[in-house]
Amino acid sequence: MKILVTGGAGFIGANFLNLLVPRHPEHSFVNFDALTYAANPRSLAELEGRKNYTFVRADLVDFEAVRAVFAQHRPEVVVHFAAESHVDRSIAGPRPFLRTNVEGTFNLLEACRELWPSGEGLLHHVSTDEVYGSLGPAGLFSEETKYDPSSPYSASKAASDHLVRAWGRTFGLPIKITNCSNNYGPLQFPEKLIPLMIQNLLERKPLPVYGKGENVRDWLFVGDHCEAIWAVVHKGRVGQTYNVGGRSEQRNLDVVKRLCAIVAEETGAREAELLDLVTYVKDRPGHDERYAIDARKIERELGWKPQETFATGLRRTVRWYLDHQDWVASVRTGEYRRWIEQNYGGR
Ligand code: NAD
Ligand code: TDX
Repeated sequence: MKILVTGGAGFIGANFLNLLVPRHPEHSFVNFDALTYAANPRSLAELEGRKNYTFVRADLVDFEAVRAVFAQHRPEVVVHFAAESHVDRSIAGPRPFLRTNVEGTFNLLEACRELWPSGEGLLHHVSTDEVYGSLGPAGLFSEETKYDPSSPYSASKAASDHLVRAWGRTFGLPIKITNCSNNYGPLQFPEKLIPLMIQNLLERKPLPVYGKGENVRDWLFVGDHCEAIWAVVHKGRVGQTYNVGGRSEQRNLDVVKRLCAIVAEETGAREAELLDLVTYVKDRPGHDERYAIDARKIERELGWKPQETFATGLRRTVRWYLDHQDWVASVRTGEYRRWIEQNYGGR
């Protein structure tokens, strides 16, 4: 099978490719990525030179570029990860979110429709639980929950979900959607809560907790999300949505405190000294109070279940960041952007 993955140099896409390219030599994978600030081609170093893996640098917002890649590679399956993904950035500057998440998804849908005029192919759209908005203290998001996004990011993802479903219903495009809760694990850009806190702990910088730290997220280890997507691509029903979550609700402050404890254990630092770094800062505008996923549909229909617990996954993640400080340094410096332009400028 020829599988085109968009956004495969980002956090979840790179974990997906690192897991599946070596496991499935019978499939060929094309990674279509614009290499924005959030991407790191070094995350894919182990795939370089593999016969069943190709990287293409291109921007989803450029429709002619998307068409050219489709004409050259003629994918049979598209797994769509590419997006602007950080809520705080969407508040500071929403335009790239509308461009990539809405217009970019539209371009991808049109390229799929052109390549698959008679209902062949499959577009799998990777989305988020944030499209459902905010939960109070009780309840779970199911596939039937009404969309009610709060941030420019989640509104743009909601729009992309609606476009994908509309192309399925109106044009008969074979589509599937997964809406997943917060991911964590190796290769996550250190702007998101968990890697940001790990880095700040290692550098003894303040740990900025928004509001009172009482907002709740449902955390899923990234490898479990990747397995869920693969299960839906293969066994999920066309036209259906599957919610994916870790049954692992945590208050932000508790996550930060657990990270203090793990970093103390792993590095020999004093836990009390690390806890003193917790700093309460101004809350995020429109901050969703609680996310929690009802994942019974994917569990029942496809037999998927998370393998990692939050305790084991969090320790694995801290160890990964401790062992890969060069990766962190590379994504944070201007040297990294220069390296990208030198190596990928012409592609
Ligand atoms: P990320 O920000 O780490 O990576 C995004 C990738 O998309 C980068 O490699 C970037 O270069 C690429 N990209 C951005 N704009 C592009 C464009 N115009 N053309 C081509 N490539 C472009 O994101 P992530 O955390 O890996 O998230 C992947 C997907 O999963 C997103 O669609 C996101 O909404 C969704 N999701 C993320 C989470 C999470 O917790 N991170 C949870 C649920 C769903
Ligand atoms: O410095 C911080 N301090 C803080 O208290 C940061 C960066 C975050 N937070 C809080 C805000 C959230 O309640 O921690 C929680 C998690 O924040 P993020 O890591 O920014 O994730 P979130 O806003 O929940 O969105 C994430 O999960 C769903 C991803 O970024 C999205 O791409 C995904 O769709």
